Amino acid sequence: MIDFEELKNSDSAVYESIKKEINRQKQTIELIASENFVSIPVLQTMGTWLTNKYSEGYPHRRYYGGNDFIDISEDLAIERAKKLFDAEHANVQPHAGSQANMEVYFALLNLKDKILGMDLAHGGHLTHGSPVSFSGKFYNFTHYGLEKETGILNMDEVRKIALKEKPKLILAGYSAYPRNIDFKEFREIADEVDAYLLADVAHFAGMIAARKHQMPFPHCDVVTTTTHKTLRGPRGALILSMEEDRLKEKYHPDEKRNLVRMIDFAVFPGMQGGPMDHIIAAKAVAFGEALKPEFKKYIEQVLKNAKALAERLMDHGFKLISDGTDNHLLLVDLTNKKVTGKEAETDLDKAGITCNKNMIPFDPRKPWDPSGIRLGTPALTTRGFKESDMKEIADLMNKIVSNINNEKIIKEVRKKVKEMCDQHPLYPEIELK
Ligand code: DSN
Repeated sequence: MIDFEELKNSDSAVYESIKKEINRQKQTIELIASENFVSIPVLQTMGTWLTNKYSEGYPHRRYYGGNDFIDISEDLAIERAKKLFDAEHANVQPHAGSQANMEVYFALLNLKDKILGMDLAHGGHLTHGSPVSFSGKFYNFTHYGLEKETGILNMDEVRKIALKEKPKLILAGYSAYPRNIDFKEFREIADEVDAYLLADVAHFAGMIAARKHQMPFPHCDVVTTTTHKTLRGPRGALILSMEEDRLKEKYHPDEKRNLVRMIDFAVFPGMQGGPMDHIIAAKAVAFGEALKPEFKKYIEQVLKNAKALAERLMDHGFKLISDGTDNHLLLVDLTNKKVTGKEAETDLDKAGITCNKNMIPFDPRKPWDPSGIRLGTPALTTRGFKESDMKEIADLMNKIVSNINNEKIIKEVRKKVKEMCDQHPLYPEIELK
């Protein structure tokens, strides 16, 4: 049993919020596609005295003394990350996915250079050129989207836009696209226009690590990912790259540093100060877990669960963007159900089923109350949920969405959710009173 008595006695207000949050996590069906539950060793590592240390710089080249032991865990994180992704270089210091993308742009581009990425409303990310993010303000973004009829990426269209726009960097990898991505095809397009190819694999990094998705290397120049989604590590990010800068002569002829040095220099001192050593060590632990055969089995089950959830929802008449899923996530268009994303999210939440409202491609509605919801299976799969559970969850979701604002139904579903959660206990070793 993990004990929190000291915290409870010294700061009962914060303790209360932590207690309530663990109990919420234990008692709800977590369908947010970007969330997961880390292992106890990952949790323990985050809560260590490594947080006390300053270690600006990189292993064996630090600006502060006393870093011999910090170097051990950062070296382990780097070596394990390279192995997981077949990468030639790994920078494990980025604090978050947005910072990782910012750092890559800072390393490879000049302000106002052109980037081609996926439209946010079609599944891209804020850092892929949204006008409200630094990316849209500092860089000249142009976008591709999904095909209206199929909800699938049309690579001929991507190529056409790339040839017309001639971006210096092409971005592949999304936050709400339920299909696999062909990095090899993206490479061919990037080569035609002399662009760097960056893959943001934050959502499906776990599938890559488990070799259940095409590997981004050697096709991509750089790959960014968060570490806390399908990869099931601590909250943070990672930049992976090749050694060689294949566009050095064209874009960086006078640059003394190579691709690796440019990326490392953009992270520190370019964008960040002291690394979070406790988080880097926890990344090493999580990467170690992801290298084990059990992780491959976990990812296989994530994929089976997503398919089972998709099929049962479609049986209930739900319209899925692209009519299904290849990965861990589903994007549901609720238009035919006469319910908005916000209404569905609110009532499902009341019933103990957590998901997020989401824009769908060509959405006539606004982000605060869009036409869809996004669902994912990584968190539930960590708890041991299987295909039969997914079918039951789809039935419960159908009940809620078909009876919006019906408190009696919400109560009935809430009871069932509790039973299902009790059958798959989360963190049984943590009981906060
Ligand atoms: N907020 C993340 C997600 O939910 O996909 C992306 O950064």
